[in-house]
Amino acid sequence: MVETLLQVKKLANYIGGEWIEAKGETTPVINPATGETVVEVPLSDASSVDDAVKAAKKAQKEWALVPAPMRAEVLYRVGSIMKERKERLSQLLTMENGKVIEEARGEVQEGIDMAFYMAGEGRRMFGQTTPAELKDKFAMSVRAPIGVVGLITPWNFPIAIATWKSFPAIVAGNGVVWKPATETPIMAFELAKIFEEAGLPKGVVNVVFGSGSAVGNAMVNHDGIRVISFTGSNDTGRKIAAQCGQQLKKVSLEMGGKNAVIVMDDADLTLAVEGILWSAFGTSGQRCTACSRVIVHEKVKDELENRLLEEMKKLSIGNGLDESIKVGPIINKAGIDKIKKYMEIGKEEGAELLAGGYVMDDGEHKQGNYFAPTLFSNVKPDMRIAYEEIFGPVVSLIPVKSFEEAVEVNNSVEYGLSSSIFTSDVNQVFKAQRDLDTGIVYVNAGTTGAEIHLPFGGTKGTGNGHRDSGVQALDVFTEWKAVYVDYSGKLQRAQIDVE
Ligand code: UN1
Repeated sequence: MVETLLQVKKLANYIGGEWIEAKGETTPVINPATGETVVEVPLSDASSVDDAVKAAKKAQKEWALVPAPMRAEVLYRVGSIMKERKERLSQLLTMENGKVIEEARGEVQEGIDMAFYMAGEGRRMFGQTTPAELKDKFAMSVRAPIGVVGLITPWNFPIAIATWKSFPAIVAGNGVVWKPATETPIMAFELAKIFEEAGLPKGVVNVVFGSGSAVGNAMVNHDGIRVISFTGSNDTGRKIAAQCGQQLKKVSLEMGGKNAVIVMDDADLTLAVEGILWSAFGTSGQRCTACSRVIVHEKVKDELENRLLEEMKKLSIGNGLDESIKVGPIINKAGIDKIKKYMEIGKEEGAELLAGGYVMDDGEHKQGNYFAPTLFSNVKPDMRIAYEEIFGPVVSLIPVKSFEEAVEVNNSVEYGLSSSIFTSDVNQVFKAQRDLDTGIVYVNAGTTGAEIHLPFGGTKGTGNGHRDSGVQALDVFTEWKAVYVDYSGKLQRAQIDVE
């Protein structure tokens, strides 16, 4: 099935508008649902990065001179092609990443939405005019492209996150060097083909496949790349930030989360259970925005617990290409090992394991990487399972006595990506949006489901203050340029010749 969809056995880099076979080794892309090899992906080296930067630099000079509304026309075409190919892209996404087909379709839709939304920015790209302090002088601030930007994208949202970063970079007039995750390179391969078909000039986007230590590192340290936009693990992000800091290179980081759903005693519990299940076990918990803590008012704790356990029994786990499956596999064995380690930690810490907690390797699950949806109860905020990111289908229930305590527990972790509260008290709603220290706050919905025209990102250890998607993404990929036009015909000195 993969062969018929993909028609290649080995992916090639896309550099300067050419498909270039990388020298050296390849590594297999494994379908996490079946253990089968989907395709081979090259492990490029620093020389491919250098070729890509050269191509991007050359193309960017011309691209920056194309008026933004015309640059946007390419994105409209990209969006249209993605729309035509939505089902194909979704199937391939499920095969390389494992997420269930319904969610794969949602993710591809997120990319399509981003294309049309960012294309619209081509006709806005608003600057500001500001009065000048001197007579007959005009002052304005405009967005200018930065040059060549480097994108390092993760395997959990291989197409959506790539579009959050590449589309604003392109419409703003930059050249792009992009390293997708080696676990999920097919979406990058497909998107590069779409850029080509949509008529994006050669070299504006370049894709280099390979590891973080070779390709990522070469990008971060290449003096031709002026911006690094990274989504991935906290450890890697911190290292990138340090290296970029040394070089005074702009860096946008989007890292982990330890997102909580707060359930107050006046909540609609049926709705809360639905919200928790969707945001905790969707994508098998492998979202930065996944709910991994439920902070519950003690008055409704037992009831919520029972209802959750009841509904968890109904989750079907398996190959996401089957439309009836609700929870897919874990990306790889390393992911499984990490989750397993937290089972031990949780038990040692004295948390109560109510459901799951084991690798599923029976029958149809044998070939893939499956972990049973897991619920720990009576978890205390100072247990590691309550504050470290697990990146799997694992939820910790933390009982609290009040709204204030719920907020405190929510904010006690190092991360600050997403949070949610279920309540019917309007005062609590407004207090929560003010007090929850996360970049995204949901009311009466789970912690996932960000829409692309709003800023995506977090506070504290989740990032470094930048945002993906939304109009705010343009701040990462543009410089603000102050422009003064003096039409007085004489030398007017600021601060001195003011009347
Ligand atoms: C991620 O969690 O890594 O809000 C991205 C969501 C999706 C994007 C998630 N729209 O869950």
